Amino acid sequence: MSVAAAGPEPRSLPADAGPDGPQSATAGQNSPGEDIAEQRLVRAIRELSAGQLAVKPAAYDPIQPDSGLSIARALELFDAQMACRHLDLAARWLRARGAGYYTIGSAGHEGNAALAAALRLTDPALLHYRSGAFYLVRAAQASPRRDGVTDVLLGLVAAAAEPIAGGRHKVFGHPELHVIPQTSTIASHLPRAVGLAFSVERAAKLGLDTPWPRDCVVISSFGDASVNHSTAAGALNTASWCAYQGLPLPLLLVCEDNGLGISVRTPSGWVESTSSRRPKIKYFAADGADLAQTYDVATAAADWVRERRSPAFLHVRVVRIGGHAGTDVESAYRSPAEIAADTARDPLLGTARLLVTAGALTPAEVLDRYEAVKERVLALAAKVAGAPRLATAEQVMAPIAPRRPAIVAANLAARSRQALPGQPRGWQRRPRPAPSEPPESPGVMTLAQGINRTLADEMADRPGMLVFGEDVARKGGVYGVTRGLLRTFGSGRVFDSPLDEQSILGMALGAGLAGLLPVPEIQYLAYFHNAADQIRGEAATLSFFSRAQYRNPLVVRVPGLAYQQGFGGHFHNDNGLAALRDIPGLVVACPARSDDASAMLRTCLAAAELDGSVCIFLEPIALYHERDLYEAGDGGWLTQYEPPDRWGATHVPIGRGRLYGSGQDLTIITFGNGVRLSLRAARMLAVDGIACRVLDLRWLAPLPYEDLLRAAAATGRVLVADETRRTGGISETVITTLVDAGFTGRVARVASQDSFLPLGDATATVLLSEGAIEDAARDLVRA
Ligand SMILES: Cc1ncc(C[n+]2csc(CCOP(=O)(O)OP(=O)(O)O)c2C)c(N)n1
Ligand SMILES: [Mg+2]
Repeated sequence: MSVAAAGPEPRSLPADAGPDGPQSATAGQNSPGEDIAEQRLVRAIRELSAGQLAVKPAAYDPIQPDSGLSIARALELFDAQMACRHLDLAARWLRARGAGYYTIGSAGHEGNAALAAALRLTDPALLHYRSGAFYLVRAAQASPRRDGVTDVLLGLVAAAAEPIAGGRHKVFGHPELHVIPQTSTIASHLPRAVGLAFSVERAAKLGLDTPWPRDCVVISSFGDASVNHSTAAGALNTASWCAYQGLPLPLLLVCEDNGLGISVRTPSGWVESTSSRRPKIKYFAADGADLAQTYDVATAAADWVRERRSPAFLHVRVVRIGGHAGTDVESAYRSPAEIAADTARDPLLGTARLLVTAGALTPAEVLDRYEAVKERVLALAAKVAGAPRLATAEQVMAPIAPRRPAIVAANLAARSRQALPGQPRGWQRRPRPAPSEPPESPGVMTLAQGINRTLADEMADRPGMLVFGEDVARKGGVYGVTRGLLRTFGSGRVFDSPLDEQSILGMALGAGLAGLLPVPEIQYLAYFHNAADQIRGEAATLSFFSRAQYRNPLVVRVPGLAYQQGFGGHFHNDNGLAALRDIPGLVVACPARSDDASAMLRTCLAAAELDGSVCIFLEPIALYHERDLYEAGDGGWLTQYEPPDRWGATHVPIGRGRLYGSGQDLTIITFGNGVRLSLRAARMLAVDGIACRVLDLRWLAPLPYEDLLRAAAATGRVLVADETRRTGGISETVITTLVDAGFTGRVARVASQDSFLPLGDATATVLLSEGAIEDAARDLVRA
């Protein structure tokens, strides 16, 4: 039964479709809403008045006078729009049969087919979740052409064979289509989009290649309610901030405005008024129901961005047909009249009208075409319904953070060999790092000096490495850790960012995608929380949602932790790490002294570059300039900076701790400031005849599992000295790890209080102290 021939009822999706395709054409209606919308569409198409042209137009004729869109192209886009609509219907059908897991559709937004047509295949795209038509057009642009419908269907049923996320989520993405998959978190992709646009230009300035052509445009789309999110506001502001200073930023931001965020109405005119007057962001507007207009305006906007390397905001007015998702009953919050008004602006009807008016198709031909596309999508939906899913935790987790420690170690060893005397990368050829501090020649260094020197040495070897953040360039960092880098490596690679942690991390995410090696700084650990989602939701998930086809090479330097003698209060002495430790795949490094910091930073950079690792490099502020261990002037906290030819031999792999001493009475497990406190406590305990060994974890994620168990077993008594808070702190996980591993010895812990840190001497009342370590150790040994 054909819709065109037999009346307004469209054919329903099959009730029981086996692997051979749909068997029934009658049962299976899931939601009256969608069927009403479809019936309205079919009726409206049938009622279109056919064009009165004497001669049938040629394929290359414009779809309407003055449009750049040809009839042939419009027909292709119409096919994509229709396939997209049927994918939405198929999603609901699959869901109703227990085979599909995702029903957020693109119905009403199919005008974004024109957006894809106005751009190039090689323009990197970070898309809104209603971008089905865009994706199908991109798939058709690829060579060889991809079957985008099957890609999307595989995503709907969470099939392991789905090409981007492999059944882990339903996202639009494919490396061959230059579509980078996005999470469901509203607007969280926008800082990365700004960062990517910035970075493709920055890479070119540095003479480095990116995966995209020199004249590419980064396109990023989102909804109207998303515009209100602080992440979007921050990203738009940063785009504006860059363009305002004349920094090139080829970014096309596209707001697909359907007037709703689930049930909440966007005030009429709001998107335009908040977006059309942003400094240096050119505003364009189009009616998304009008394919020709959307194509022409999107072409103008893309040309503007491509030629000027300057950002634009394209506001496309669309409608949402059906609820927000399959489970959303929109009649609960929208009147029938409102819903009907939206269906009258259905983009499929709009394109049908254009084609019929141009004389390219008759209404009956439109409906035949609609029916043919439906047949095809239905058949494919039935085919994928039973596709194999991910079945084991190993399969699910495989792409979280694939690591190749042997390759990282080999890389550092190879760089050592190149650096042997007489080779071009020996000391004498390295750029002078910081003119004043730290010293230019190898020697003993503080933690801050060692990190500074390592950054300089690594920048000399890695041309794509960028250092940026608040105050890192001209000032050289609040604590001088990046001092001299700007002078040595120039403003193309060392630069101050706007004061917005989300933008800083987004900049880094874009830089990583562009093939650079970003080393951003978050000025204080407390301010990581202002932007945690950029690590938690974006950086850490990209590999997972792309089967490791996209990576986020990233080393975020974060000065943090406490013990600044009462100065700074909580926000400069934050000692909470729980928000970092539970992010799957994240590497958290926390060196306590200079030699470890240098080796661990080199490891992080190599792992980021080679494996795409996402690393947080937590620097204990209180130890930055510490020189002494036991007595004033003993220089016990200074360590030797290793020359390049020793980098292989002194390599510290991810997840390896450092053991101090070989005492047989007690093992103290600690990290960060706790290492110095514990070593001092151990000396006092030795006076009492208690022999300790101290294990510095060095890596808080992943924990040095083997080293930890070995050190515990060596004495049978473990004291965890933890400067983080008692609740959610590191000691919880260390003790759990011991218990899980079957450790049967005695275990105790000392940690900081579940408090924020006050100013002044009162800070000592809530922080882990040397005395507390000593007391607990005595109790443990004597018990
Ligand atoms: C940060 C965040 N908060 C809440 C949500 C839940 N949510 C998903 S979609 C949505 C509405 C988005 O509306 P809009 O940006 O207009 O896009 P539309 O769905 O209308 O296309 C909300 C609140 C989310 N995904 N992310
Ligand atoms: Mg909306």
